[in-house]
This record gives sequence, structure tokens and C-alpha cells, in this order.
Amino acid sequence: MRQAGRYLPEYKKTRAQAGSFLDLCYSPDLAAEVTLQPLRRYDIDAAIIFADILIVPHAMGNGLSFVEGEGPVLETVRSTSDLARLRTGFESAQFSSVAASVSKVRSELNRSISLIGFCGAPWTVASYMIEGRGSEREYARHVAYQREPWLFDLIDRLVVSSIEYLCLQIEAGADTVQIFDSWAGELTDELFGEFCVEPIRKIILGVKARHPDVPIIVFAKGANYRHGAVYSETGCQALGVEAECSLDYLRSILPRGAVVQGNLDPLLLLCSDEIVSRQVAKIVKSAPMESHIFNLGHGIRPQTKPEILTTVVKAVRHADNG
Ligand code: 1CP
Repeated sequence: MRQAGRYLPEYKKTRAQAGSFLDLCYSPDLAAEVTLQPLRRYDIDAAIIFADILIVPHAMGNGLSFVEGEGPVLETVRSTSDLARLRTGFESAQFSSVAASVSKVRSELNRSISLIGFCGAPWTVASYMIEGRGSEREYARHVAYQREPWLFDLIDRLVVSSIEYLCLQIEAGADTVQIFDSWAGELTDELFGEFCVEPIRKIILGVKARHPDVPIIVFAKGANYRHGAVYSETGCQALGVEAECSLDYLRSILPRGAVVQGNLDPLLLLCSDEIVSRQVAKIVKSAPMESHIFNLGHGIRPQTKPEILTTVVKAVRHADNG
């Protein structure tokens, strides 16, 4: 996820070589390199393309920079007139660079390893555009409660651009795509259907119209008791789940065949090998392997020691065989 590579020394080296974070995202050779780095270290089954959810607003013409030590800073969208400057992003240099990274990774990756493409969900991406940075969502939620017409317009535009962006990644070689709604958990039940579920459902409909067989993962982080609604109402094939959500609960409400991804608390990776192995075994026990993609419940902390991931992978393989 967003912090992913930052715990790896080889990532830091390539990142320094690229200069800025966006230069890294838009250099297909370097983006492919950092995508492949974890696969050289660990016996894992999938890679996620190196990019960011904020590539879509950037391709749409919205100003974006990453400030060292602070994170993303965006031009704000807060009215109908602000929307006028946005394009679709189709045929943008940003979309083409990511598509080029995907095809480069696919050509270097063993066929048995899945490649995951991704985008942010409209609610999460819109909230970055409304707030101009990552730390706040109060104003975004305020305009959602107000049902401001320009917010619906912004979300519709993000749906259209995200469909195109995901299709481009699939056409370049992504085996599956994941939609990250990182701030879904902050939506009350009143807003959840309209702003989390509905735009994601539209994206999936649009992608499936062009690529009906590509499985789609939705990670509505913090959806908790609402993951069942995300599964049944969006048309996705798999659910990403945060660490706080109980896998036993999910199994009790999801239909057979529903796939779940995630759940290990990234904070646990700062603990001892014994604690980590025990927790991994617990997750594998409560989720049948044929319907669980082992993963963390959110991004790896930058201070994580790379060796602990070897422990995780071994514990997953051991639990799977046992
Ligand atoms: O090198 C650096 O310092 C940049 C850190 C970084 C990285 C490695 C950012 C900035 N983005 C990424 C890559 C990234 N982002 C991936 C690629 C795959 C991977 O490396 O594993 C993915 C899937 C994301 C997705 C992403 N970006 C999300 C959704 C998932 C999640 O973590 O919730 C979000 C919310 C972002 C926004 C973002 N990008 C970067 C930062 C620091 C942030 C969060 C800022 C904030 O809200 O405070």
C-alpha cells in the first residue's frame, strides 16, 4: 500500500535515484524495478504495480506534489467552477506511463505470479481533492452531508476516469485490479451507500463491460460490519479487510466463494517472530486458504525490519501445509 516500499533499502536507493516520488511513479523502468523488488526477496504470489491513487486526479489536470516529510499536496476542488479545469485524463502522459510500467512488469514477471493494478475509490480520491492534503476529511464529509451538486459531478468524473485507468492497466497486463477506499470507514451509514458503494459499483460495471472476466478486489477500509454490503452491492469478487474486522464474522455473513484479502495488523510486524507467527497461524485458521489472499490490513510501517516478512511468508506456507 502507500508506505509499501519504504521499509526496503533497495526501494530507498531507487527512490533517491528517481529524485521525486512522482518521477518514480512516471518512470516505467524505475517503477517496474520497485514493483519487482519485494518478489526478489520473498516467496510471494503477487505483485502490486508501483503507482499512487492520486495519479488519477493528476492525469485529470489537478495540481499535485509530494512534499518531503508531509505527503501529498493537491490543488483544491470546492465548487462547480473548480471542476471546469478538469479533463478526463484519457490519453494523458500520466496514464500512459503507468500502463508502460504495467507492461514492463508483466514481461519480466513469471506467469505464475499475479500482477495487481489499482486505483483509489471516488470518495477517497475526492476527499484528497477537496481537502488538498491527506490529514483531513471534515470539509469533504460536510459537503457530502450537504449533497453539494458539484460533489456528485466530481465523483461521476472520477468514476469515468477510473474506469479508463483500470482498463488501461488490464490491457497492459494486470491480472486483477483493486479499488482502495481508504477513508470509507469515516462515512456514516447515511453516506456510505451513496459515496462508497455506489461509485465503486459504477466503476466495476464499466470495467466489467470491457473485461468481464477480470476479478476485482475492493478495499473499503474500515467498512467493518458493512463489508457484506460492499460485497453484495458492488459486484466485486474479493474484499480487502482492515485488521480491526473479524474474519470469523465475515465468514459468517459472506456467501461461499467470496474471497477475502488482508487482515494482519501491520503494527504486529514490529513484534517478535513468535508473536508474528502465532497471529499469522490464527488468521490462516479462521480463513479457508482457497478463499483468502493473505495480506496485511494496511500499509507496512517504514520502520519494519525486512526479515520479519520472511517469517510471515514462512508461517503462511507452514499453516497452509499443516
Ligand atoms: O517514497 C515515499 O516516501 C512515498 C510513499 C508512497 C508510496 C510507496 C506513497 C505516497 N505512495 C506509494 C505507493 C502506493 N500508494 C502504492 C503502490 C504499491 C506499493 O508500493 O505497495 C499503493 C497501492 C498506494 C495507494 C495509496 N496511496 C492509498 C490507498 C491505500 C492506503 O494505503 O490506504 C492512499 C490513501 C494513498 C495516498 C498516499 N500516497 C502516498 C502517501 C504518503 C499517501 C497518504 C497520505 C495521507 O493521507 O496522509
